[in-house]
Amino acid sequence: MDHKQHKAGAYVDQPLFKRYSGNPILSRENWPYPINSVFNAGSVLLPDGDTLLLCRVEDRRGLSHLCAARSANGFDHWRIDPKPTLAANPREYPEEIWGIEDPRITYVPEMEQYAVAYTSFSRGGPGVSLALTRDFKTFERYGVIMSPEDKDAALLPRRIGGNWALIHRPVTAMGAHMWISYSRDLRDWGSHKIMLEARRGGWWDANKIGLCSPPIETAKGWLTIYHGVRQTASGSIYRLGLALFDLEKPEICLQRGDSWIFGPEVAYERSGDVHDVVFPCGQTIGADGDTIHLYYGAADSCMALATGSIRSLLSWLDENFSPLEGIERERELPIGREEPSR
Ligand code: BMA
Repeated sequence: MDHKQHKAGAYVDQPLFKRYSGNPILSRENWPYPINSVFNAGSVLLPDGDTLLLCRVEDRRGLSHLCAARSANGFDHWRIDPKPTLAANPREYPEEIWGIEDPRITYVPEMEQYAVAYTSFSRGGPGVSLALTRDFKTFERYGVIMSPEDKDAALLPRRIGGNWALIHRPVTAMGAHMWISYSRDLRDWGSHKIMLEARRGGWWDANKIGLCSPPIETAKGWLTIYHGVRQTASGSIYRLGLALFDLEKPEICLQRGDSWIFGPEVAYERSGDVHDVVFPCGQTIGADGDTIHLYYGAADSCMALATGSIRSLLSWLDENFSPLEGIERERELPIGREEPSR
């Protein structure tokens, strides 16, 4: 067996994420008020042990708001807020005129608050907005922090070199790649750096990628799940990939997996309002410090759960990262772009 075959076999035999048998865990039928769909929830483990999902809920106008669901075990018996937890407020925040979507939650110990980065759907397209909360009841809104077109954002839980760091996905003339930006006060952002580029050609993550759940801090680096979007004759396929970034210089990619690690396979992922989508915006880590509960939107219709292990993801990356990545990037660098210094 040559090396390539061995790597492909390892993936097929042992999927890195195992779907929960009770999936989907939340869908329209569970909601206490009329909605169209529930998907792409941010997640966090609360101090009382509850898992909180801040769900994107699409109402029957087609516009989204955020609604919290809590569960003692993170699997079932979800208690859903009786009305929207964070609704768009276009009077004061006109950028939210067409709703708010896809929250990523980061607990920030220094502020003793949760930072919720979400998409605000404005007349100019999607932008990144930020709100802080202590209790998921009241929120301090910061408004738009990254102007359109931008989305798929999450704050890192601690400062990097004295500055806050935000991962996001602007669409620029260069394409739809993952960037990281820095700020002293969470309001003014600069030092923008490209973090991970969409590949090209026939790759599963060609042309358009974005952050999924907030990165997980490990001794080896920021372990990061991202999505890649494959355009096909019958629509897009959203799949998940893995990358590892330097702890103190997170714009430096240490490893990037070649193949996707999770993709739409079962009925609730393959068909729904948007076919063939798995889209995690959050995870929680088990008491063993290793188990990952990955919460993901399926087919833009419901919420599902898959379980993995930090240790297994890191060793899979060791086995499967592409040594060609650096060479490919150099060859394909757009004119006028400098490589970040290493
Ligand atoms: C992306 C986001 C997600 C959505 C996905 C598939 O661009 O808007 O909210 O789940 O498309 O429709």
